[in-house]
Amino acid sequence: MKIKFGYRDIEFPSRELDQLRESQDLLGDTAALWQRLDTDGYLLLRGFIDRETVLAGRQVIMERLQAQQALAPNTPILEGVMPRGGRTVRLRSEDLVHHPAVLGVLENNVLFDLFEALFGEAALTFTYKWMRAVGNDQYTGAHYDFVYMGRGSRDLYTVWIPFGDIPIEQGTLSVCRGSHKLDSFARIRDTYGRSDVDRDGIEGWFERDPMAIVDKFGGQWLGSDYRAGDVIIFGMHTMHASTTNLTTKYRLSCDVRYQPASQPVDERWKKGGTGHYGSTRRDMKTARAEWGL
Ligand SMILES: O=C(O)CCC(=O)C(=O)O
Repeated sequence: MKIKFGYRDIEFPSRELDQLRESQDLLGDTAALWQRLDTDGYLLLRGFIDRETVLAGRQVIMERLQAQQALAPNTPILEGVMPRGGRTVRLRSEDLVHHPAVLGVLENNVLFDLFEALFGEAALTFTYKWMRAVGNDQYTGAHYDFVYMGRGSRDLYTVWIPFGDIPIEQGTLSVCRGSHKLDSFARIRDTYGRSDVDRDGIEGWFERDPMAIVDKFGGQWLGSDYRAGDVIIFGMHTMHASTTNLTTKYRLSCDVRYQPASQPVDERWKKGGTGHYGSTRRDMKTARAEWGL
């Protein structure tokens, strides 16, 4: 099928964007999960969170969108239809991500159990959660998460959670396999991958055109349709992006972070944390030229 990745029209699945590998068959085998994370840079776990729990969370988020008058009138609320020309809506509110029905997804026991098994100790999750209602023609450019949250634990992981069944043409999470360990990405990891958007005043996205990364540095972009209950987990140095939302419906998802409880926590994302506070002083084009990238 034809989809859009960044601003390029591409075919999915194809050489440009192939299918993500599923890893739910490895659950219960911690060594195998670590090995898969090391090899692929991510774990795609289908049906990991109870589907009805995720759909109950979706209902609460859609009700909030309706209260913000962000939904097209006279349309079924759970469909999340955007008004004409619908754009991404800010869903910043702390109380929404901490609503019991939403938190029941984002801090579900299965996530704590998985990370505690992986870390071999108690896990904690940031208080801050990145809830997104992504509008038509919008997407997320390619980046490493380290640049946004790299001040604490070195064992920090992102969990991307779709709130509903989201086909790839509605904007889903894609990863660049190899970006976390290929030699051809070493300079990116050692420069951009050690920077901090607030301290260094750089833009967060390494590249607005994800396909340009593989053309220049190698790796393989991988994507998927997702269903409510699926999650994808990846580390701070796995390059990722989203496909572009080509539909008339919001793409609802939330990304959350987990780390070992005994390790330091990036203070921006703790309870009462500052969040981002810096302003962009160097665009990515300038920064990349300085890094020789
Ligand atoms: O959902 C998106 O568009 C981007 C998510 C992301 O960058 C992340 O989970 O780290």
